[in-house]
Amino acid sequence: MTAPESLITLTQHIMGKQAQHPGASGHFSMLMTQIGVAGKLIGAQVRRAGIIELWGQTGQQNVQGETVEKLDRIAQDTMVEVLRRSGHVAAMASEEETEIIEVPQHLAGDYVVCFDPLDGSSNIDSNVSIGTIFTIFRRTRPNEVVLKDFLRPGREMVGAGYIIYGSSTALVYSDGKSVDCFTLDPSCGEYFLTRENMRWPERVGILSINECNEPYWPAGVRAYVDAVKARNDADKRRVSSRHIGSLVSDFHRNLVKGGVFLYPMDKNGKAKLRVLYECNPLAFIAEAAGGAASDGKKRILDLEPTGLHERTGLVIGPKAEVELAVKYMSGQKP
Ligand code: FDP
Repeated sequence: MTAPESLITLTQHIMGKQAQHPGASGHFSMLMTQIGVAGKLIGAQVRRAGIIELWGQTGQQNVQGETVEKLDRIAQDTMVEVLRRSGHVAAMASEEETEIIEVPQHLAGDYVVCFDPLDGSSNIDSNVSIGTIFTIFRRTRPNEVVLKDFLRPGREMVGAGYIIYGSSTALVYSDGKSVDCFTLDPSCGEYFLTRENMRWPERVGILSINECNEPYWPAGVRAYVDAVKARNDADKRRVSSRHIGSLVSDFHRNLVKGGVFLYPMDKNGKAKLRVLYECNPLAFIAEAAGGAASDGKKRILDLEPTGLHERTGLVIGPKAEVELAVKYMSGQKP
């Protein structure tokens, strides 16, 4: 296949951005390219899982459960192996591992990466879109990895992104300045730029929240959700509810189409989503796209996690909408 001149590959785009920073070492660019490779490998396995699932339904037992576990494991091993061998990563933190995964000194590079290898994995067996979410920090010390490399505010990130395995495989990443989306062309195995400098639409047409959690919500969340629903009247339907239950997919749809997502902390202070590899990367992307992300009180990127798997509430969407939700949640009358 010959690429038309208008098509820009992920590598070309990353190199172009690097050229805007004359002092740049190119290591970040190379790391991003390698994450793209990991996404291709994981995406290929996700696609095959559908076939295995079909076999399971024709009589082979245990494939469904085993596949889910296998895919989580495959995604985890792929991320670890590709990043370890990239030469640009000193250590990783993953949803799948309790502790930090250190890279041997001779392979270690400048960055530490946190990731959820397969977000929304409870949806695999029903063919719902899932994804890999990642966050990149620069390491704080040249010769050793410390917990502080990971347990720091998200505003110190240098990059974040996700790869979504949906109707197509798309890679979205941000260096904090812009958000760009690339779609994998499976016929040639290359990512091409399909949405440049994405901006979060200000108009909220979609509300994403698991409403069955209402009994656990703190008071302000109900008030906010009611206020959003009240935007619909006899004349016009202005908002619609969409909740996939796969964070990366809910986020991507809202970023493309205009929506707000909430997974608030419950009234006892318990939360579901993880700071390091779910909320932080998506908050970083949201802000770079002109949106915002809050835990209900504080900006997500200002949180100072004390554990690798710490959880928090999340409200993420257009800036004005997140501010409005936060007002309701803090009991103020907007
Ligand atoms: P999953 O458990 O399938 O991995 O944090 C993980 C996550 O999915 C998110 O992707 C999703 O938004 C959320 O949990 C869904 O949780 P609920 O089922 O509690 O709504």
